[in-house]
Amino acid sequence: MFTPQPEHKFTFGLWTVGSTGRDPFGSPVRQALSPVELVHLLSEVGAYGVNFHDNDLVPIDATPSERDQIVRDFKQALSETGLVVPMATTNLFGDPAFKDGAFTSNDSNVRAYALQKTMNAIDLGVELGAKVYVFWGGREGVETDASKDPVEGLKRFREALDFLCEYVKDQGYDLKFALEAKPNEPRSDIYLPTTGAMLGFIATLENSEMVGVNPEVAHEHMAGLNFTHAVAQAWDAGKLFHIDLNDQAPGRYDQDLRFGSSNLKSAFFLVKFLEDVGYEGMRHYDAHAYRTEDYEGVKDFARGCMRTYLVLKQKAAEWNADPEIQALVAEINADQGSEQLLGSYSAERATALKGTQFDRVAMGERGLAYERLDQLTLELLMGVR
Ligand code: GCO
Ligand code: MN
Ligand code: MN
Repeated sequence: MFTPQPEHKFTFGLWTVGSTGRDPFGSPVRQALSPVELVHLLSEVGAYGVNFHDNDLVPIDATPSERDQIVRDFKQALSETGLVVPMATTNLFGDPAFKDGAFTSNDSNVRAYALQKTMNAIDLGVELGAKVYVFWGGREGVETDASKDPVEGLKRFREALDFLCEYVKDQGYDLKFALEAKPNEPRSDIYLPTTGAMLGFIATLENSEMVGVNPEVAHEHMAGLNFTHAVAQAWDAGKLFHIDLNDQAPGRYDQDLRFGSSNLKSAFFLVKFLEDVGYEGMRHYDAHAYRTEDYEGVKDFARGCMRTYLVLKQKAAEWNADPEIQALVAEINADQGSEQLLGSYSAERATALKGTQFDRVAMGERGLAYERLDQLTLELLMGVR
């Protein structure tokens, strides 16, 4: 019942199940697997697709013939397993050249190299079938505001995206861009720190219809925000092109935990939202296994991410079908008598509103029964309903 199927569109990055557990305090705890081995691992656990940064697949200093061999082997693994590549992205943060950012660097050589690297990575992604291209500006920020003018940073980022949109159109690629916000880590402050900030920025782009967002659970939680609300705003704007699922306790370092493992209730409302609105994009996991794990543990991690999603999807269906919960929802949303006074503006409506007597005290005294509704929700989640 909770077995992943292709229609669930569960995808993982090569860098997620491929994480060797290296962190700022310690060396790798797992041997690195090749992209081909990772594709087979993902197929074994039941994933639908695999995503990558250019250099997860092709090392930054590979020769053209090495590149071709790697891509051939990878394509072969995809055709053996049936996995697809729905998304691709560029590593614009790992190499020392990007220590002060890529598109927003003060160094024009770095900005030009970042454009070149991204065009090549877009070609690679499209060659493998990607329809969404993610931009995560991991180093597009500062440690000190003495170093960069934030308006100049935005201008440079806009110029790069405008250029790359035109490049995609010029090539005739069927590709959309998804911008991923993060407030900090690895920089002290990253520009455009939230999904809401990204949405505001997208409206300023020349080809804004090609550009949406890739919100990530952990990134909004790091900022102390409600992830579902960020996703809802992106959905409302028609900009939810992709999503990065994982988990994160607020106030910690960037944890990238297994989906739902830290904030189960938030994960429930997120899954319920995505399923209720009929989000048709990928459910991409950008997370990694605990450093304590071997590759069996990595599979447990990946299976757990998908299984928790499917369990929560089932719980959302139960919530939608629960008579007591639905009676409360209906009561909460029932017309209290003023529905006909509301709606778009008209002079008559304005006059009617001004002429109406409201019982302000009664409105304030009315209990809303949200305690009961939330407790019922929790009991459903805890499995006692
Ligand atoms: C992070 C980010 C990245 C991006 C990835 C794809 O916190 O490191 O979430 O994992 O999602 O680079 O753009
Ligand atoms: Mn992240
Ligand atoms: Mn991410």
